Amino acid sequence: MSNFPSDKPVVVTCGLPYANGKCHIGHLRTYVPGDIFVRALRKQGQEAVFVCGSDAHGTPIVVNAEEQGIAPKELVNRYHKLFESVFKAMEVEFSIFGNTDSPTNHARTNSIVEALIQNNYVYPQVIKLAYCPRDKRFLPDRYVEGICPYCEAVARGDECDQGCGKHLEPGEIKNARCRICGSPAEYREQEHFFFKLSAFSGFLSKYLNTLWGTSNAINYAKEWAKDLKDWCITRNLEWGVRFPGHDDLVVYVWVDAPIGYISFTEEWANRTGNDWEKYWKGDSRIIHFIGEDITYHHCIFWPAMLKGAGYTQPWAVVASGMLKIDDKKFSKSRGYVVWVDEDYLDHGFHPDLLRYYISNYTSHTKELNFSWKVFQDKVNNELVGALGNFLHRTLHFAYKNFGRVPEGEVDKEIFEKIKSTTNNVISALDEYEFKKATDEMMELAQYGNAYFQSNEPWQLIKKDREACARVVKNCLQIGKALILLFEPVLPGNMEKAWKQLALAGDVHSARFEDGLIELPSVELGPPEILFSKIEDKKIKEMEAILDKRVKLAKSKEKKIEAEEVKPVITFEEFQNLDIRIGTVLAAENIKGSDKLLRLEVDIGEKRQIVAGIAKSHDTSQLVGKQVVVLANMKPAKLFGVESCGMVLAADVEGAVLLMPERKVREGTKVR
Ligand code: B3M
Ligand code: ZN
Repeated sequence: MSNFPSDKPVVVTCGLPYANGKCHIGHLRTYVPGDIFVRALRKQGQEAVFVCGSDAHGTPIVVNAEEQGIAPKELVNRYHKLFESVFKAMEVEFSIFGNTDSPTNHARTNSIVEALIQNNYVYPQVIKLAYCPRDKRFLPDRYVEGICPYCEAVARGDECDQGCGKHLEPGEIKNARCRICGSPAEYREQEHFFFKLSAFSGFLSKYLNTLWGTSNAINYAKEWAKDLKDWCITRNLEWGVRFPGHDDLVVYVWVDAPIGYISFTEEWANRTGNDWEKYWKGDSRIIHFIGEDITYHHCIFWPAMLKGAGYTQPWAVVASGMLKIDDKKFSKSRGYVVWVDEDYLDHGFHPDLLRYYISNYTSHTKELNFSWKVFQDKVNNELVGALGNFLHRTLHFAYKNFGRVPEGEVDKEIFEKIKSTTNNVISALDEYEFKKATDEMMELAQYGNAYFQSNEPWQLIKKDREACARVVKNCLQIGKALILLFEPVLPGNMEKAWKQLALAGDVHSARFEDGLIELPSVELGPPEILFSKIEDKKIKEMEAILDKRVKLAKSKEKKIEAEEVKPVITFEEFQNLDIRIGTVLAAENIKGSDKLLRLEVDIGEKRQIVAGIAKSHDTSQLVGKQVVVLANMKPAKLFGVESCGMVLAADVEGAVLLMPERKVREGTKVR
């Protein structure tokens, strides 16, 4: 028995993208499978609302807007439009794409927070918070940088993003510094509000046993539920949803963001004359598609909030694994990123190709690696070589030899094959195994190719036209089933193929089971090629773009290191440096190194110093010159030569040596 159709109302959501940056392939790992799932539900006769929208609040957006000198609202609107247009282009079709700053979401958030207060799940507590004495403000979340109290990694205020990944509560971070001005933060006391998450431990332990979805989400959540800490749900910010009764506080972004799922459903329902309450207050199936890094929020915090305020809890949480680019961890700052607009759509790639890659590269819960080379292979071998080839050769042969779908019956064996493939696809989708589902589909295309090949219709047509017609009919029936099965993954091309088969109605609203309805003997037109091979040249071009971005990021990183602000030191600390003037007595190359020179320098005493100036300086020019030497540098051995001191130079390409304005006595101190 499959999970769908169900008589319960179904709402599917995708994690809300922060309206704070462009859409990249990492985002699509949630949205494409979400869209495939919803299209497949409809193909099983299941109605579903598909909900998403921009996450408008939170400190990153405020910080970013501040840096760009614009209002947060403006920033949010800009990226909101961008996401909307990219989703449209990628054929990710939400029923509604809302915005968490909408009046509906402010109102719904207020009402839920008030319900939680009413039900005694919210309490005030005075806590110590990072405060910047220079900017005279509290430093919520990403306004602070410091050290993670759990793993000692450099972390930001709300999350140990580079270390252990733990969520950090306000006040937890150590060695806090202000992100705006870099000053060490002070700690000040202030009253904040906490959500009594710990009170839901028993509820969650039971609830998580009933929750469907992917094991990566649910298994972690079960562990976490054993030990829950209350959540501080207020922040000192202007931008956000006001905490009821406190003009200086807004709710934490992770309160009003998931509530967006509800308010967008409300907005959709108001627009279409539906009832939102049957999804969020009745016996329904709420299915969340998310990235696995936000499992805690969706499996712990969110169900507790819903329970505490009297709403329906999620039925399933489907968490996707993370993304790699060329086997490197996805990273915008290091250049390992593929932007959906400028790196993909703008180059004329069809959305279907990437949709297929995302659903078929690996299991939904595993790490997905994107590389242009693999992309090319998958497109050329699978979409072009297997699916495209089968559909085209079948349609072309039928058109050329019969001009129509032949009369006659489809073999039982063919229907059996279609039926078993369809069942396998549906059960894979029930388990959110998009790879398994698309492998099954592709296997039917291979089966079709093998059937075509072994029956040799191009021979048969000469000997036995009737037998040939039967083979062609079987192939076309497989073609019809393939189009229906692949429609959720390749909506654009399957729509075209549907028309090529001269089928009536809309492929998007047709059902999987229609694959078992025999094709009528209608006239066929000349088919067009659906998928074409991607040339090596194009892939090289794409790889070069990525390569350039990574290199640029590396050089930027170096620059940032150089510009790194050093801590202020006292005169006493400066005096620890023993800097003196010396005269070079001798200079020679060091065997085996093209960078290093061995110098003998008189700094009031004779010193041997190794200096990395061989590329910029000739040994002969150096003798007799006066240089500046850090005399108490810890001795080190370089290429087997002991170096006792350091010659100072300006750090530019081809080092420029520092020299005194006029000749002075050797050993003269520099202050
Ligand atoms: N805006 C994006 C993320 O952390 C965040 C999701 C909200 S879902 C309610 O992936
Ligand atoms: Zn940590």
